[in-house]
Amino acid sequence: MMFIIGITAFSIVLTTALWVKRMRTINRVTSMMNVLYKLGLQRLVMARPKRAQEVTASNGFKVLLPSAMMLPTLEEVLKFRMRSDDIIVATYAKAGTTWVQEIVWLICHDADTQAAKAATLGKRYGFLETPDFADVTQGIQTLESWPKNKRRFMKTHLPFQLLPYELQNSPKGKMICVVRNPKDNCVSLYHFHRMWVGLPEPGTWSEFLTKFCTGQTTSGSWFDHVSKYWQVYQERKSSMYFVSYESLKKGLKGEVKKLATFLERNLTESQIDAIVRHCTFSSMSKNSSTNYTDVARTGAFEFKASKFMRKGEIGDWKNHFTINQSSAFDEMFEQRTKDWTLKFEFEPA
Ligand code: PPS
Repeated sequence: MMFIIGITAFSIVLTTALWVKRMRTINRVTSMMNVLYKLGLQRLVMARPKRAQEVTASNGFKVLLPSAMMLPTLEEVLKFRMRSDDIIVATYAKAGTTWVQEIVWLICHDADTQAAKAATLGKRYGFLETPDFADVTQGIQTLESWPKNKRRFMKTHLPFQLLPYELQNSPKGKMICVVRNPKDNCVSLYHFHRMWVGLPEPGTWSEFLTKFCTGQTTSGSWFDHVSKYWQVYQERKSSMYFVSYESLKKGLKGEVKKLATFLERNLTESQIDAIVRHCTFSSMSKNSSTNYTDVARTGAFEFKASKFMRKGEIGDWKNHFTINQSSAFDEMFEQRTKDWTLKFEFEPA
Protein backbone atom coordinates (compact mmCIF):
# COMPACT_ATOMS: atom_id res chain seq x y z
CA MET A 1 0.00 0.00 0.00
CA MET A 2 2.71 2.49 1.07
CA PHE A 3 4.60 1.58 -2.07
CA ILE A 4 1.61 2.47 -4.31
CA ILE A 5 1.06 5.78 -2.50
CA GLY A 6 4.75 6.57 -2.84
CA ILE A 7 4.80 5.80 -6.57
CA THR A 8 1.62 7.84 -7.15
CA ALA A 9 2.99 10.83 -5.22
CA PHE A 10 6.29 10.61 -7.08
CA SER A 11 4.49 10.47 -10.46
CA ILE A 12 2.37 13.52 -9.61
CA VAL A 13 5.44 15.53 -8.54
CA LEU A 14 7.40 14.44 -11.62
CA THR A 15 4.55 15.19 -14.06
CA THR A 16 3.99 18.62 -12.49
CA ALA A 17 7.72 19.40 -12.59
CA LEU A 18 7.94 18.40 -16.27
CA TRP A 19 4.80 20.39 -17.09
CA VAL A 20 6.15 23.49 -15.32
CA LYS A 21 9.53 23.07 -17.04
CA ARG A 22 7.90 23.05 -20.48
CA MET A 23 5.84 26.19 -19.77
CA ARG A 24 6.89 29.54 -21.26
CA THR A 25 8.80 31.49 -18.62
CA ILE A 26 6.15 34.21 -18.44
CA ASN A 27 3.42 31.60 -17.93
CA ARG A 28 5.51 30.13 -15.13
CA VAL A 29 5.76 33.59 -13.53
CA THR A 30 2.00 34.11 -13.89
CA SER A 31 1.17 30.69 -12.45
CA MET A 32 3.52 31.16 -9.51
CA MET A 33 2.15 34.65 -8.79
CA ASN A 34 -1.44 33.44 -9.05
CA VAL A 35 -0.84 30.55 -6.67
CA LEU A 36 0.87 32.86 -4.17
CA TYR A 37 -1.92 35.41 -4.62
CA LYS A 38 -4.60 32.81 -3.92
CA LEU A 39 -2.72 31.77 -0.78
CA GLY A 40 -2.32 35.41 0.25
CA LEU A 41 1.47 35.03 0.06
CA GLN A 42 2.24 37.29 -2.92
CA ARG A 43 4.24 39.62 -0.69
CA LEU A 44 6.91 36.91 -0.58
CA VAL A 45 7.93 37.79 -4.13
CA MET A 46 6.95 41.43 -3.96
CA ALA A 47 9.59 42.25 -1.39
CA ARG A 48 11.18 45.50 -2.43
CA PRO A 49 14.28 44.97 -4.55
CA LYS A 50 17.35 46.71 -3.06
CA ARG A 51 18.29 48.31 -6.35
CA ALA A 52 17.41 48.13 -10.02
CA GLN A 53 19.41 45.74 -12.18
CA GLU A 54 20.80 46.53 -15.59
CA VAL A 55 19.99 43.87 -18.15
CA THR A 56 20.73 43.70 -21.86
CA ALA A 57 17.97 42.61 -24.21
CA SER A 58 18.78 40.34 -27.14
CA ASN A 59 18.89 43.36 -29.48
CA GLY A 60 21.65 44.88 -27.34
CA PHE A 61 19.46 47.53 -25.69
CA LYS A 62 20.34 48.06 -22.03
CA VAL A 63 17.58 48.65 -19.51
CA LEU A 64 17.21 48.90 -15.75
CA LEU A 65 14.66 46.51 -14.25
CA PRO A 66 13.49 45.98 -10.67
CA SER A 67 14.34 42.32 -11.20
CA ALA A 68 16.24 40.35 -13.85
CA MET A 69 13.24 37.97 -13.73
CA MET A 70 11.46 40.47 -15.98
CA LEU A 71 13.87 39.99 -18.88
CA PRO A 72 12.04 36.97 -20.40
CA THR A 73 8.89 39.09 -20.68
CA LEU A 74 10.80 41.80 -22.54
CA GLU A 75 12.05 39.19 -24.97
CA GLU A 76 8.44 38.09 -25.55
CA VAL A 77 7.48 41.71 -26.19
CA LEU A 78 10.11 42.03 -28.91
CA LYS A 79 8.52 39.08 -30.73
CA PHE A 80 4.94 40.20 -30.06
CA ARG A 81 2.71 40.26 -33.16
CA MET A 82 0.91 43.53 -33.81
CA ARG A 83 -2.52 43.91 -35.41
CA SER A 84 -3.42 46.62 -37.87
CA ASP A 85 -6.14 48.13 -35.65
CA ASP A 86 -4.16 48.06 -32.36
CA ILE A 87 -4.21 51.11 -30.15
CA ILE A 88 -1.18 51.66 -27.97
CA VAL A 89 -0.69 54.39 -25.37
CA ALA A 90 3.06 54.83 -24.93
CA THR A 91 4.53 56.99 -22.19
CA TYR A 92 7.37 57.50 -19.79
CA ALA A 93 5.77 56.31 -16.54
CA LYS A 94 3.67 58.91 -14.69
CA ALA A 95 3.24 61.22 -17.68
CA GLY A 96 -0.57 60.90 -17.76
CA THR A 97 -1.01 57.38 -19.15
CA THR A 98 -4.16 56.57 -17.19
CA TRP A 99 -5.80 59.83 -18.14
CA VAL A 100 -5.20 59.33 -21.84
CA GLN A 101 -6.10 55.64 -21.67
CA GLU A 102 -9.52 56.57 -20.36
CA ILE A 103 -10.03 59.34 -22.93
CA VAL A 104 -8.95 57.12 -25.83
CA TRP A 105 -11.10 54.20 -24.71
CA LEU A 106 -14.16 56.43 -24.42
CA ILE A 107 -13.53 58.04 -27.81
CA CYS A 108 -13.41 54.57 -29.34
CA HIS A 109 -16.57 53.44 -27.50
CA ASP A 110 -18.92 56.32 -28.33
CA ALA A 111 -18.39 57.95 -24.92
CA ASP A 112 -20.01 55.03 -23.13
CA THR A 113 -19.12 56.14 -19.62
CA GLN A 114 -21.29 53.43 -18.02
CA ALA A 115 -19.31 50.70 -19.78
CA ALA A 116 -16.08 52.43 -18.76
CA LYS A 117 -17.20 52.45 -15.12
CA ALA A 118 -18.18 48.80 -15.29
CA ALA A 119 -14.62 47.53 -15.89
CA THR A 120 -11.29 48.75 -14.56
CA LEU A 121 -8.73 50.09 -17.02
CA GLY A 122 -6.67 46.99 -16.22
CA LYS A 123 -9.47 44.91 -17.75
CA ARG A 124 -10.00 47.13 -20.77
CA TYR A 125 -6.32 47.50 -21.64
CA GLY A 126 -3.40 45.10 -21.75
CA PHE A 127 -0.08 46.11 -20.19
CA LEU A 128 2.43 45.07 -22.81
CA GLU A 129 5.54 44.52 -20.70
CA THR A 130 4.00 42.57 -17.83
CA PRO A 131 2.76 39.01 -17.51
CA ASP A 132 -0.90 38.55 -16.56
CA PHE A 133 -1.29 39.06 -12.83
CA ALA A 134 -4.13 37.94 -10.59
CA ASP A 135 -7.39 39.47 -11.73
CA VAL A 136 -6.06 43.01 -11.94
CA THR A 137 -3.50 43.18 -14.75
CA GLN A 138 -3.97 41.84 -18.24
CA GLY A 139 -0.48 41.36 -19.54
CA ILE A 140 1.10 40.04 -22.68
CA GLN A 141 -0.64 36.63 -22.56
CA THR A 142 -4.07 38.26 -22.56
CA LEU A 143 -3.00 40.55 -25.38
CA GLU A 144 -1.87 37.57 -27.44
CA SER A 145 -5.17 35.77 -27.00
CA TRP A 146 -7.35 38.91 -27.35
CA PRO A 147 -10.37 38.01 -29.55
CA LYS A 148 -9.56 38.73 -33.20
CA ASN A 149 -12.85 40.55 -33.71
CA LYS A 150 -12.21 42.99 -30.84
CA ARG A 151 -9.87 45.93 -31.08
CA ARG A 152 -6.89 45.67 -28.73
CA PHE A 153 -6.05 48.49 -26.36
CA MET A 154 -2.66 48.45 -24.70
CA LYS A 155 -0.32 50.61 -22.70
CA THR A 156 3.44 50.58 -22.41
CA HIS A 157 6.21 52.47 -20.67
CA LEU A 158 8.91 50.74 -22.67
CA PRO A 159 11.51 52.75 -24.52
CA PHE A 160 10.84 52.66 -28.26
CA GLN A 161 13.84 50.34 -28.77
CA LEU A 162 12.12 47.61 -26.74
CA LEU A 163 8.76 47.73 -28.51
CA PRO A 164 7.78 44.76 -30.68
CA TYR A 165 10.15 44.51 -33.67
CA GLU A 166 7.15 44.72 -35.99
CA LEU A 167 6.26 48.11 -34.57
CA GLN A 168 9.84 49.34 -34.48
CA ASN A 169 10.25 48.46 -38.13
CA SER A 170 7.06 50.03 -39.45
CA PRO A 171 3.84 51.68 -38.25
CA LYS A 172 1.08 49.31 -37.15
CA GLY A 173 -2.21 50.47 -35.64
CA LYS A 174 -2.25 53.80 -33.84
CA MET A 175 0.10 55.01 -31.14
CA ILE A 176 -0.60 57.84 -28.73
CA CYS A 177 2.39 59.23 -26.82
CA VAL A 178 1.84 61.27 -23.68
CA VAL A 179 4.56 63.53 -22.34
CA ARG A 180 4.79 65.63 -19.20
CA ASN A 181 7.26 68.27 -18.08
CA PRO A 182 10.12 66.35 -16.46
CA LYS A 183 9.99 68.14 -13.11
CA ASP A 184 6.39 67.10 -12.42
CA ASN A 185 7.01 63.74 -14.07
CA CYS A 186 9.90 63.13 -11.67
CA VAL A 187 7.85 64.13 -8.62
CA SER A 188 5.00 61.82 -9.62
CA LEU A 189 7.43 58.96 -10.24
CA TYR A 190 9.05 59.54 -6.85
CA HIS A 191 5.71 59.11 -5.08
CA PHE A 192 4.90 56.11 -7.23
CA HIS A 193 8.14 54.46 -6.10
CA ARG A 194 7.00 55.04 -2.53
CA MET A 195 3.70 53.27 -3.16
CA TRP A 196 4.56 50.36 -5.47
CA VAL A 197 6.35 47.72 -3.46
CA GLY A 198 7.74 46.05 -6.61
CA LEU A 199 10.01 49.03 -7.25
CA PRO A 200 13.27 49.75 -5.43
CA GLU A 201 13.09 52.22 -2.52
CA PRO A 202 13.23 55.73 -3.96
CA GLY A 203 15.48 56.98 -1.14
CA THR A 204 15.16 60.64 -0.17
CA TRP A 205 13.69 63.11 -2.66
CA SER A 206 17.15 64.47 -3.30
CA GLU A 207 18.56 60.97 -3.95
CA PHE A 208 15.68 60.16 -6.27
CA LEU A 209 16.13 63.39 -8.21
CA THR A 210 19.78 62.51 -8.82
CA LYS A 211 18.72 59.07 -10.08
CA PHE A 212 16.11 60.63 -12.39
CA CYS A 213 18.60 63.12 -13.82
CA THR A 214 21.14 60.39 -14.51
CA GLY A 215 18.66 57.88 -15.95
CA GLN A 216 19.07 55.51 -13.01
CA THR A 217 15.39 54.96 -12.23
CA THR A 218 13.72 51.80 -13.49
CA SER A 219 11.97 53.87 -16.13
CA GLY A 220 15.38 54.78 -17.58
CA SER A 221 16.37 58.17 -18.91
CA TRP A 222 13.43 60.51 -19.41
CA PHE A 223 15.48 62.42 -21.99
CA ASP A 224 16.30 59.34 -24.07
CA HIS A 225 12.77 57.94 -23.79
CA VAL A 226 10.97 61.09 -24.90
CA SER A 227 13.46 62.14 -27.58
CA LYS A 228 13.38 58.75 -29.30
CA TYR A 229 9.56 58.68 -29.53
CA TRP A 230 9.55 62.29 -30.75
CA GLN A 231 12.13 61.43 -33.41
CA VAL A 232 10.05 58.47 -34.65
CA TYR A 233 6.92 60.63 -34.61
CA GLN A 234 8.49 62.95 -37.20
CA GLU A 235 8.27 60.11 -39.71
CA ARG A 236 4.97 58.57 -38.61
CA LYS A 237 2.55 61.41 -38.14
CA SER A 238 -0.44 59.55 -39.59
CA SER A 239 -0.14 56.66 -37.14
CA MET A 240 1.33 58.45 -34.12
CA TYR A 241 0.02 61.25 -31.95
CA PHE A 242 1.71 63.35 -29.28
CA VAL A 243 -0.18 65.01 -26.47
CA SER A 244 1.17 66.68 -23.34
CA TYR A 245 -0.17 66.44 -19.81
CA GLU A 246 -0.07 70.22 -19.61
CA SER A 247 -2.18 70.75 -22.75
CA LEU A 248 -4.76 68.26 -21.43
CA LYS A 249 -4.84 70.14 -18.16
CA LYS A 250 -5.17 73.53 -19.82
CA GLY A 251 -7.71 72.61 -22.49
CA LEU A 252 -9.20 69.15 -22.01
CA LYS A 253 -12.11 69.57 -24.43
CA GLY A 254 -9.95 70.79 -27.30
CA GLU A 255 -7.50 67.93 -26.76
CA VAL A 256 -10.29 65.33 -26.65
CA LYS A 257 -11.56 66.66 -29.99
CA LYS A 258 -8.09 66.48 -31.55
CA LEU A 259 -7.63 62.95 -30.27
CA ALA A 260 -11.00 61.95 -31.71
CA THR A 261 -9.92 63.31 -35.10
CA PHE A 262 -6.67 61.36 -34.92
CA LEU A 263 -8.60 58.21 -34.01
CA GLU A 264 -11.04 58.87 -36.88
CA ARG A 265 -14.07 58.88 -34.61
CA ASN A 266 -17.00 61.17 -35.23
CA LEU A 267 -18.40 62.19 -31.85
CA THR A 268 -21.21 64.58 -31.11
CA GLU A 269 -20.67 67.65 -28.97
CA SER A 270 -22.56 66.04 -26.09
CA GLN A 271 -20.43 62.89 -26.32
CA ILE A 272 -17.29 65.04 -26.14
CA ASP A 273 -18.76 66.86 -23.13
CA ALA A 274 -19.52 63.55 -21.44
CA ILE A 275 -15.89 62.44 -21.91
CA VAL A 276 -14.61 65.72 -20.50
CA ARG A 277 -16.87 65.45 -17.42
CA HIS A 278 -15.85 61.83 -16.87
CA CYS A 279 -12.12 62.56 -17.27
CA THR A 280 -11.54 65.43 -14.87
CA PHE A 281 -9.12 64.67 -12.05
CA SER A 282 -11.86 64.88 -9.45
CA SER A 283 -14.05 62.43 -11.34
CA MET A 284 -11.30 59.93 -12.22
CA SER A 285 -9.82 59.96 -8.73
CA LYS A 286 -13.19 58.89 -7.27
CA ASN A 287 -13.84 56.30 -9.96
CA SER A 288 -12.74 52.82 -8.86
CA SER A 289 -12.31 51.80 -12.50
CA THR A 290 -9.59 54.40 -13.00
CA ASN A 291 -8.02 55.07 -9.59
CA TYR A 292 -6.28 51.69 -9.23
CA THR A 293 -7.70 51.03 -5.78
CA ASP A 294 -8.34 47.45 -7.00
CA VAL A 295 -4.57 46.87 -7.00
CA ALA A 296 -4.37 47.59 -3.26
CA ARG A 297 -5.83 44.18 -2.41
CA THR A 298 -3.00 42.43 -4.26
CA GLY A 299 -0.51 44.11 -1.94
CA ALA A 300 1.35 45.67 -4.89
CA PHE A 301 0.30 49.24 -4.11
CA GLU A 302 0.53 50.78 -0.67
CA PHE A 303 -2.03 53.53 -0.68
CA LYS A 304 -0.88 54.60 2.79
CA ALA A 305 2.39 55.80 1.23
CA SER A 306 0.76 57.65 -1.68
CA LYS A 307 -2.36 57.56 -3.79
CA PHE A 308 -2.23 56.64 -7.48
CA MET A 309 -4.38 59.67 -8.30
CA ARG A 310 -2.23 61.88 -6.14
CA LYS A 311 -2.58 65.58 -7.02
CA GLY A 312 -3.09 65.79 -10.76
CA GLU A 313 -1.56 69.24 -11.08
CA ILE A 314 0.97 71.17 -13.09
CA GLY A 315 3.64 72.69 -10.87
CA ASP A 316 3.67 70.38 -7.85
CA TRP A 317 7.44 70.25 -8.51
CA LYS A 318 7.61 73.59 -6.68
CA ASN A 319 6.71 71.77 -3.47
CA HIS A 320 9.63 69.37 -3.93
CA PHE A 321 12.53 71.05 -5.72
CA THR A 322 14.67 73.40 -3.65
CA ILE A 323 15.74 76.61 -5.40
CA ASN A 324 19.18 75.13 -6.03
CA GLN A 325 17.79 71.84 -7.31
CA SER A 326 15.45 73.70 -9.61
CA SER A 327 18.12 75.92 -11.14
CA ALA A 328 20.54 73.00 -11.56
CA PHE A 329 17.77 71.02 -13.24
CA ASP A 330 16.87 73.93 -15.53
CA GLU A 331 20.47 74.26 -16.61
CA MET A 332 20.75 70.55 -17.35
CA PHE A 333 17.36 70.54 -19.12
CA GLU A 334 18.38 73.52 -21.26
CA GLN A 335 21.57 71.83 -22.25
CA ARG A 336 20.10 68.40 -22.98
CA THR A 337 17.10 69.66 -24.94
CA LYS A 338 18.69 72.55 -26.82
CA ASP A 339 18.10 70.83 -30.18
CA TRP A 340 14.58 69.62 -29.38
CA THR A 341 11.58 70.98 -31.24
CA LEU A 342 9.34 69.54 -28.51
CA LYS A 343 8.64 72.15 -25.84
CA PHE A 344 7.34 71.79 -22.27
CA GLU A 345 5.29 73.87 -19.91
CA PHE A 346 6.25 73.98 -16.24
CA GLU A 347 3.75 76.54 -14.97
CA PRO A 348 0.04 75.96 -14.27
CA ALA A 349 -1.04 79.13 -16.06
S1 PPS B 1 1.38 55.17 -14.70
O1 PPS B 1 1.55 54.38 -13.47
O2 PPS B 1 2.67 55.42 -15.34
O3 PPS B 1 0.43 54.60 -15.64
O4 PPS B 1 0.85 56.59 -14.21
P1 PPS B 1 0.23 57.72 -15.13
O5 PPS B 1 -1.20 57.46 -15.32
O6 PPS B 1 1.08 57.92 -16.33
O7 PPS B 1 0.43 59.01 -14.26
C1 PPS B 1 -0.24 59.24 -13.04
C2 PPS B 1 -0.28 60.75 -12.87
O8 PPS B 1 -1.32 61.28 -13.71
C3 PPS B 1 -2.26 61.97 -12.88
N1 PPS B 1 -3.60 61.86 -13.44
C4 PPS B 1 -4.35 62.93 -13.76
N2 PPS B 1 -4.09 64.25 -13.68
C5 PPS B 1 -5.09 65.11 -14.06
N3 PPS B 1 -6.30 64.71 -14.47
C6 PPS B 1 -6.60 63.39 -14.57
N4 PPS B 1 -7.81 63.02 -14.97
C7 PPS B 1 -5.60 62.44 -14.21
N5 PPS B 1 -5.54 61.09 -14.16
C8 PPS B 1 -4.32 60.77 -13.71
C9 PPS B 1 -2.12 61.26 -11.53
O9 PPS B 1 -2.69 62.01 -10.50
C10 PPS B 1 -0.60 61.16 -11.45
O10 PPS B 1 0.03 62.42 -11.27
P2 PPS B 1 0.43 63.02 -9.83
O11 PPS B 1 1.21 64.26 -10.14
O12 PPS B 1 1.25 62.00 -9.15
O13 PPS B 1 -0.85 63.32 -9.14
